[in-house]
Parts: sequence; structure tokens; C-alpha cells
Amino acid sequence: MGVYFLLLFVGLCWGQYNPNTLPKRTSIVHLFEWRWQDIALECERYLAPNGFGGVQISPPNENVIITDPQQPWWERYQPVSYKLCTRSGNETEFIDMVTRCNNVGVHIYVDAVINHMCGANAGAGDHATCGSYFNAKTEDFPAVPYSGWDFNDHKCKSRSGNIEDYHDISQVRDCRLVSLLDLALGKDYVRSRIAEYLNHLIDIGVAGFRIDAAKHMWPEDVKAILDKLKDLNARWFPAGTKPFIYQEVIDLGGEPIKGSDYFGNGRVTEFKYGAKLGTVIRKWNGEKMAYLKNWGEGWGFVPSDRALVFVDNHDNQRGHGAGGSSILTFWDSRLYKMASGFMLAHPYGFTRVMSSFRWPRYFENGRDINDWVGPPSNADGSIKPVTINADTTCGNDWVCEHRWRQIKNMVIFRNVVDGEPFSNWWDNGSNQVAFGRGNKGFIIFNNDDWNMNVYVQTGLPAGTYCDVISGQKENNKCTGKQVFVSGDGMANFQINTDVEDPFIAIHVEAKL
Ligand code: AAO
Repeated sequence: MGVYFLLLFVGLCWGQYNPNTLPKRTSIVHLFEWRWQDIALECERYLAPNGFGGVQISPPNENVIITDPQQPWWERYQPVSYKLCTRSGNETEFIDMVTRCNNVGVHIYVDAVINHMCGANAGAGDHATCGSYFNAKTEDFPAVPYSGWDFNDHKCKSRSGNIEDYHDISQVRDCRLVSLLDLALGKDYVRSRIAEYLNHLIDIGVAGFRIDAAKHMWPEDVKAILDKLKDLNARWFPAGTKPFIYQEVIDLGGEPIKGSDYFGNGRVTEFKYGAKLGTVIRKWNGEKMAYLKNWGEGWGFVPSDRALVFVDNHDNQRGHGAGGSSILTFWDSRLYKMASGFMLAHPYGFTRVMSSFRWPRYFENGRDINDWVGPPSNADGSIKPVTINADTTCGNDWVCEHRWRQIKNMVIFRNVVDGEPFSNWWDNGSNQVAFGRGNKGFIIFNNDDWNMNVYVQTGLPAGTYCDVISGQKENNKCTGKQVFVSGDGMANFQINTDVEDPFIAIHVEAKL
């Protein structure tokens, strides 16, 4: 009875913090710019069998088509209406994806662009992904419909109408972010149009929302929209389940708007996480892995149960947003795998794995001039399918970090150790560190420039374990290294500096 009451209470009041993944599925993956057809296939053939909890998808609503430059990835952050057609697919394909993913227990999280419509210079016409007419100059979006009355121009106090000063809270929330037409979320009419859009997605079966540019909306306006949302579709979710909410608030410190301002609505993206982890693993600013002993709140991050964490995201992997050059990405694959391994082993936060496309990165004066390049596409502008190679990697310039053995196996590791405490920390005072998760899993890193050979306490039951970084357990054999844990939990680990991946991870489901 007591437990039932507690669950009821949790269900009613705290729903928006709960990721709504199935039990023992503890991470989601951002399949950036993937087509809905490919996501449906990926749920069935790869994500479900490997324990992924869900997928963050690119914005599904109609956006402006930009031709200069040619269809940049960021055109999808310039809405024209809430109709469900984009380069990723139409509404039929969207419904098919959500249904098929839900049917194999992989949930869909929508990137909700609700702060604004397209840029002020987007012109007029029907150059939008469903062909809807719009006029950016007169702020006319008949397909919603919105008109000039539905934007914040009268509220914005900056000279240009754009955000000029991030230290001025009203400006950040009432003026235009990089000239994007700023919706008047104080109006019930606007709130209702947005809630209709999100409720349509809920009816189809999505499990939650990334709230784009949340920093640029007043927390109480976001709340007023969320208060209009339905419970999730009872075909796949228990009655009374609220959508999972994670708000994109970039808070690296130094600005008056804080991530904590948004806790009342749901979780927030913790941008300090990737920025700091990248700095530590790169060994910049005198940082060492030994300092990660109190990683999490001890580093000034938001509370674990309010955090959505990631090594990199679609913005900061190409110099947009925040985090700067310390951010690790697939371009630095060896360090990236270590950072991902650390994140997925550590109990802090709810974890999101990035899955990218390759682009012709080209630096001029320290800036990537190709930071705009959109997803792999055909001459007619359609996005290329994600092809799968014989070795399980992806073709057509899809990077598929989530399929890299080391990352995929650490997603499984996190599921296996779910709920177990952070334990048995060990370090050498430098960049050799290790920790366990109760008696279920253990990970050890050598990011020093010299070989490592140590005996440490793993906390695990005696036995022979397969390292899930250099290989994995297959047919009761290890395809990579083996680790022998003795009766007292101790084990010997040797990691030379010249190995492919300078870390080892073991868990009870990879025990022979
Ligand atoms: C494009 C063009 C623009 C054009 C516009 C309209 O690039 O030139 O004016 O169209 O025609 C994406 C792209 C944008 C693109 C936009 C629309 O990134 O380039 O604009 O689509 O197509 C801020 C926001 C944050 C936002 C981030 C990119 O706070 O919400 O900028 N991210 C989301 C999405 C993103 C998308 C949008 C929002 C818009 O993830 O993909 O934009 O829907 C400071 C602030 C941050 C601020 C950054 C960047 O960060 O704190 O809040 O993020 O500046 O302006 C240090 C500081 C750190 C600081 C950082 C950078 O690290 O510690 O605080 O430096 O200065």
C-alpha cells in the first residue's frame, strides 16, 4: 500500500523527470537528421536488441527550405508550421516509426522547436518542407495560423530586435535569437497552438520532448504549455504517464539565467558536463582524471535527477552553441570513446549518446567554415539512407557512434549496473583511475603516458570476465581481453599506452 502510494505520487507529480524508458534501459541516442524509415529499422534491428531506451529525433515539423547555403542542417530549427513533413519523412512515415519503435520498447523523444518560427530574412513563399505558404516579413504563418500579433516584437527592448546581451534576462527571452521570429508564449492562443502540436505527437505515441532554446522562454510560459499536455498514449505507456521533458538551457555559469530556473518543468541539459569532461580527458588546464573522484554535483553540476548529459551534441560538435574546443567528438575517436565510457559507467545524470554524420570539416582562422553542411543527401536534396556494412558499421557517411562496439557495450554496461552505487574508486593521483558500480560492474582507465599494471578492488564476484571494450562475450568466450577476479574481489589490470583503447570494462553479464 505504502509503495503503491509512493508510486502514485511519483507518477502524478514527478513524471516529467522520468525518462519513460523501459526498466533497465538507461540511455537514449540522438539519431541526428536520420530519416524516419531508417530510425524504424534501427529500432528493430539494433537499438532494441542492444538495450537502448529511446531515440531523440530531429525536429519533425515543417521548416523553411534554405538554399543559401544549400539546405543546411540548421534549417530544421526554422519552423513554418506544425505539419509533420520534413526531409526525414512525412506524417505516415512518422507514425510508422513511432509505432514500430514503441512495439520493440524503444521510445521516441521529439526535438520541439517552440520558441520561434523561421528567421526574419527567410522571405515569403511556399519554400517550406510541406509547401505551406508563409511570409517572414509580415510574420504570417497561415498553416498554423500565426500572425504578427503572435510575436514578441512589442515586448523586446533591444535596439536591433535581436538578443544582444545575454546578461539581460528580458532580452534573452523576449527578443529574437539570431533573428528567429520570437513567439509570444505569454499569449494563451500561442500556447494552445503549441500544445496542440505536442498533443498530436503524444497521440501518435512519443514519450517526451527536448525543449529547444528553453533559455529563451520564460519558465512559467513553458509550464503553461506543459500544463496543457495529455498523458502519454495508453497503448504503450501506463495510465497517467507524463511526457519526459528535458530543456535545452546552456548554463556554463557567468549568465543570470540558470538551469535551475527550469527545474519546475523537467530536466535540463547539463552543458558543463561535456565541456569539463573534454577538458579532463584532453588533460588541458592541468586537469587530471584523478580529479573525477567527485564527478557530478561535486563539480557544480545540477542535481543528478535533473540532468540530461552527453559528451557532445549536434551544436557543439561543430562549434555552434557552447562548450568550445574542449568538446570531444567522433573526430577525436580514441578520446571520445574514453569520455563516452566514463559517462556511461558513471551514475550521474540521464545519458544521451550522439550519432552523427560526417561532413567536410574545414578550418579557416580556427573556425569550421563547413559547420552548416547538412546530412548526406542526394542531388535532389533527399537525405541518403543509412546503409549498414557487413561489419555492422554504417555507410553513406553516417558515423553511427552508437554502433561502435565500445560505446554500444557501455550502453549495455549502464543497463546492467543500473541502481548500483558508485564504489571502489581508485586513482594513481594522475590519469589512471577506476571505479565500480556495486558488485555488478567495474571500469578502469589509463590516460597517462606510461603503461599501467595494477591490482585493484573491483567489488565483483570471483570469476573470469570479458572486457567489453576490446571485445565482448560471444558463445561463452571472450572476443577480446579476459579479466580474472579472485575470491576477494581483487584483479590485475594491465593497460599499455599503445593499445587501441586505453580502458577496460567488465560486468556480471559478461562473465564466463
Ligand atoms: C541560422 C544562422 C544564423 C541566422 C539564423 C536565422 O546560423 O546566422 O541568423 O539562422 O536566419 C541552429 C543553428 C543556428 C541557426 C538556427 C536557425 O545553431 O546557427 O541560425 O539553427 O536555423 C544559443 C541558444 C541555444 C541554441 C544555440 C545554437 O541559447 O538555444 O545558441 N541551440 C538550439 C539548437 C540549435 C538551433 C537553435 C537553438 C535555434 O540546439 O541547433 O540553432 O532553434 C552563449 C549562450 C548560449 C548561446 C550561445 C551561442 O554561449 O550562453 O545560450 O546558445 O552563446 O549563441 C562560451 C560561453 C557560453 C556561450 C558560448 C558561445 O562557451 O561560456 O555561455 O561561449 O558564445
